[in-house]
Amino acid sequence: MSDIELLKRLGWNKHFADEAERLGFDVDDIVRVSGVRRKGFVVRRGDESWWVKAAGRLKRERLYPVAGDWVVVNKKNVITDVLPRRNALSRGAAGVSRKEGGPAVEEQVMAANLDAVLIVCGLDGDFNLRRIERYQTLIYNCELKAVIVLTKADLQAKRDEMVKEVMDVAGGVDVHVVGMDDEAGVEEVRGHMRDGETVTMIGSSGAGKSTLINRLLGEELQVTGAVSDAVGKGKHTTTKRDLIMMPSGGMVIDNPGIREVAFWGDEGGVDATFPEIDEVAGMCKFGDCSHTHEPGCAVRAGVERGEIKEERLENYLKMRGEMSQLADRQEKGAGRSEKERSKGLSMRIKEMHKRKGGKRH
Ligand SMILES: Nc1nc2c(ncn2[C@@H]2O[C@H](COP(=O)(O)OP(=O)(O)O)[C@@H](O)[C@H]2O)c(=O)[nH]1
Ligand SMILES: [Mg+2]
Ligand SMILES: [Zn+2]
Repeated sequence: MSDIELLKRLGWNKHFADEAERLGFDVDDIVRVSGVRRKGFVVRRGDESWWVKAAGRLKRERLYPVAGDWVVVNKKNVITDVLPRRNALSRGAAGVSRKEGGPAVEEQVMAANLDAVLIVCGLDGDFNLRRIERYQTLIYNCELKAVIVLTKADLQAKRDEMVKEVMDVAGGVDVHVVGMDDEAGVEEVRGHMRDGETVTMIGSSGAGKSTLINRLLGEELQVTGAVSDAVGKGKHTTTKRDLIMMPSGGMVIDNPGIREVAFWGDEGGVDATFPEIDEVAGMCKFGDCSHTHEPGCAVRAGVERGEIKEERLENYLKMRGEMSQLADRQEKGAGRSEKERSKGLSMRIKEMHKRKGGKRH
């Protein structure tokens, strides 16, 4: 198989090829990051995986590779560059200096170059509509596509009612239901991971993410085998993120459960999650209406008419509040967003190329 074919199977496409050309990278040196560990990175090209290190410069530039990144590796197996990300799932890191409930101080990129993010939520004690809305907001802020997967349907007698409640908040997003007693839901989820497509999952620890990955892989393949072969030793744990190939050709990046979803970027995720509120918010009497007590509030009027659910409005206001705190903080220069950083790097590389007037190696 040609080098390009080996990359294509991992999701390489014209977009990345154009980027590589623009930046003067040699396609033969490009691989995809499939695992991130304290001691280094596992990269992949076709079926081959191996360990590499990252150049110190990348860390200094705060451009540390994550699972899903396309990177340039030199002959000494050192990552020298990260291709600009097409997109990334990131959140505010739970930094030490952060006050409980306060805005994040740093960005944590969880996975890069994705086609969709699966929100995995159990129909057991894990079930929480407000948390689903929160995940949706996070995903939309990253300008990514969301898919909802409800697990443990076999454990829930009220499953149909609960699924309906989710459909009501999903805003047209696909909702799939999986349980240990049937394969239909798993099959539906598989439909989001076609050849060369990459998805990742977010959800609480214990929601059933790893179980779902194992089922997607099929009986004979275990998640444990998928990475340990490449790594040579150590069994798979989901305390780290790994890109796993599906027999069908798609890829999934396993994610550890996240306890906390602090926001980072704001790309209108709240409004996208609550379209029924966004639609009328502009019709309030006051332009800066907080939708809490003002006269002539179109949103509260919507609640009174039963067109907007009170619980949704509460969550909307809560997240809007967090977002404006975050904006204040970021204005003070707490940190640049992933996008700006990525852009900054590409610009610098471009300038360097102009100066050198040639291809880099
Ligand atoms: N009954 C039932 N149990 C499930 C289902 N999905 C996951 N589990 C169980 O839930 C527990 C946590 O699952 P796991 O996949 O490790 O969750 P993760 O932390 O999200 O990766 C395990 O004991 C699984 O066997 C399901 O659909 N039905
Ligand atoms: Mg897991
Ligand atoms: Zn209002």
